[in-house]
Formats: sequence, C-alpha cells, structure tokens
Amino acid sequence: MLQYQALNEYRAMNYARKLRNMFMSNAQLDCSEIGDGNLNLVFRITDKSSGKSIILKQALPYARVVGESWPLTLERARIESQAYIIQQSICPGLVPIIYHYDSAMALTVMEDLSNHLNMRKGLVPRERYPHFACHIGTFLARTLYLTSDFAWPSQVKKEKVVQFSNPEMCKISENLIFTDPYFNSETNQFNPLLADKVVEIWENNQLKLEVAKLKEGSLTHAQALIHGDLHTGSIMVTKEDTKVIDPEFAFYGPIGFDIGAVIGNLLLSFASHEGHTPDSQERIEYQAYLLTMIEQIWTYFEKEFRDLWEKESKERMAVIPGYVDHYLLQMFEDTAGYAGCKMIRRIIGLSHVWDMESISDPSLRAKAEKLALSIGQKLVLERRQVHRINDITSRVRQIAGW
Ligand code: SR1
Ligand code: MG
Repeated sequence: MLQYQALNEYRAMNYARKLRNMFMSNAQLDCSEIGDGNLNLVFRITDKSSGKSIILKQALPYARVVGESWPLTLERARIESQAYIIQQSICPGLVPIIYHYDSAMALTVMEDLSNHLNMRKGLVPRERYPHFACHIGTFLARTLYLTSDFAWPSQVKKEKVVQFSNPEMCKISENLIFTDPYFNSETNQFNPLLADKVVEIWENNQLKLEVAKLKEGSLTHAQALIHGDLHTGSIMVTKEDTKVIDPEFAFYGPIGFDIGAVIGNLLLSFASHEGHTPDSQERIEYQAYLLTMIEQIWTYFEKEFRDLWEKESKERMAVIPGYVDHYLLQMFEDTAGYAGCKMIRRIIGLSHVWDMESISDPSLRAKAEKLALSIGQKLVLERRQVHRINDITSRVRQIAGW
C-alpha cells in the first residue's frame, strides 16, 4: 500500500493518470490546485482533448489556513467519503458523484463541479436560485430523517454513531462556534470597529448560558448523521442545480445544527447587504428575497420530514399523536439557536465569510456585522419563543428596521 504523501500538481496528475477507467493512457492532462477552503488540497485534472475533468481532494495532516502548527486528523477524509456515500444513496443528484476513495492518501476522487458556483460567491452579487429552497429543504429532510432512529433500527443507528465518531473535527466546532467567540480568545479575529459590541457579548451571561446549552446539545444529542458544516460555502449552485459538498465535519448530532447552519448563513448574507448594496430599494428587494427563501426552505423541509415520518418510520412510538409535532418544535428551537451561534462565530471568531470580507470599507462592514450580531443574539436568546418560520423572519425584519 502507498504511504501518505501530500500531492502537488505534478504528482496529482500522475496519480490521476493511474486511475482505472478515468483517462486514456495517452491523454494530455492538465492540473491546477484550486482549493480555497481552510483545510484541504483540491486539484482539478482536465483531459485537454476531450475536456473531461475530475477533482482530487486530499486532506493535509494540518489545517491549511493555519499551517503545520495546527495538526489535523486525516480521518476526516474517511468520514467525508463515507458520508458522501450515504448522502448519495439518500439524495442522488444533490451531492457530487464519488469515483474513488484512497484511505492511505486521504484522498477522494470526485465529480468536477466547475460549471457550478460556490453559493456564497453568488449571494454577494445578488444572484437568485429558484430551485435552491426545494433542493436544500429536501436534502435536509432526507439526510436527517433517514439516518435517524426513526428510519434505522436502533442497533444499526448506534453502529453508525461509532462509524461517524469524528472527535477532532467536532472539537474544532466546539471551540470555534460555541466557546472562543465568548471569551477574549487568541483565535478570535474581528473588525476593531466592533470592539464595544464584542465586549458586550463577552459580558452577557444570559447569552453565554444559552450558548452553553446549545453547545451541550451539539456534544450529546445524537439525533442524525449531520453534515456538520453546512454553510453556504459548502454548497455549489447553478440556477438549476444544487450540490452539497465537504461533509468532513459529519457526525451524529442535533438535526437543528445543519438547518441552523443554512439559515444562519443566509442571514449572514442578508446582513452583509447592508454593506454591499447602498441603493436601499435594491437592497431591500434582495434581502426580502433571502427571507422568503428561508421561509420556503423550512416549509419544504417540514413537509418532506412529515411525509417521511408518516411513511418510513420504523420506530413504533412514531405513531403516537403529537409526537412528530413535539419533535419538530424542539428541532425548530434548536435551528434558531444554532443559526444564531453560527452568525456570531463568523463575526467574532476564527474563519470569517466572504459575504462580509468582501465589503472593503471597514465602517460599512461594521454596519453589516453589527446587524449580524444583533440577529444572531436574538435567535439564541428567543429560540424558545419561535414556533413558526415566520417568527424568525419577522424578528429579522424588526431588527433591520422594516
Ligand atoms: C480551521 S477550520 C475553520 C472552519 O473552516 C471550516 O469550514 C469550518 O467551518 C471550520 O469551523
Ligand atoms: Mg469545508
């Protein structure tokens, strides 16, 4: 078996050449490293004559964004490839096709999505994605329901919890989402113009208590195989199509963690347009579009989840009247809370988002970031009072002063 070796473009091309049934032996290949994420190497290999292309994604034994001083498990490549296989079986078409996984090299060979755009990049110039709400609502309902105790016999589910034990990646989230932003931590990075707001958060014990409860949920509430990092940078889109990528943080956790990630990141985009789009009519139209999208996502999600509950439940207690309503309500409160946490971490903590970083004027960026912090805090603090998706979007409208 080959030893692990980090690839460069030359080695990646040689690796691709040896893959069975991928390219002709005399193919003229081209390779470029296109990774722009925090953790991994990503190579695109193209056959110059046929145009056929594939992606090689390789985990590095450290976090790329920081360097070798932050060692990181290669196990994440196994988690990612196995999560993809489950997602592919549950949601064909909504994740890239996986051609090959090489455990020694911590490397996955997959479909090239270069005709898609990273969704975060599309939201900045106010692109619209008419099928996205349906696609992601379906993805969330199917992946989260069909890996839960309701769909798998409890013994199988418990084996999956072990298979997807992902302690190092979970630790990153536990620190970066639920801990570091609430203290004066070394990892934090924030716009100096936000200093007063950040200190207010550090001194807000009521907020920190609620975040601690949400953190405990992420540590202990093994409801379903969640993606674990489902922000808009983990979604590739065209006007017609949606592909969810990068499930290397997957683990058995609370369902609201994934739904909250999607909603929280759309709300980060909402807030960012305070800084991006000076024309108030255009800004409000696009922000209203994002709120409608959020409402549609939950509606699609809930409908599909209820259908699956009714038709696919293996758990006998699922038929008890009121159970599904109770389950959805608790999940909805979690969704609001996790959405809020994911907004706050991207403003105060390590690893910011392009939505905000692409606002070059620091004071305009601060305006957008303050709005994101206000929305995030409200969602965390008032999550027990929100029962319907409109309870979230109406709060956002109110904070935005509409
Ligand atoms: C060092 S990893 C920082 C962040 O990048 C990933 O996309 C996750 O969101 C993680 O929290
Ligand atoms: Mg990622």
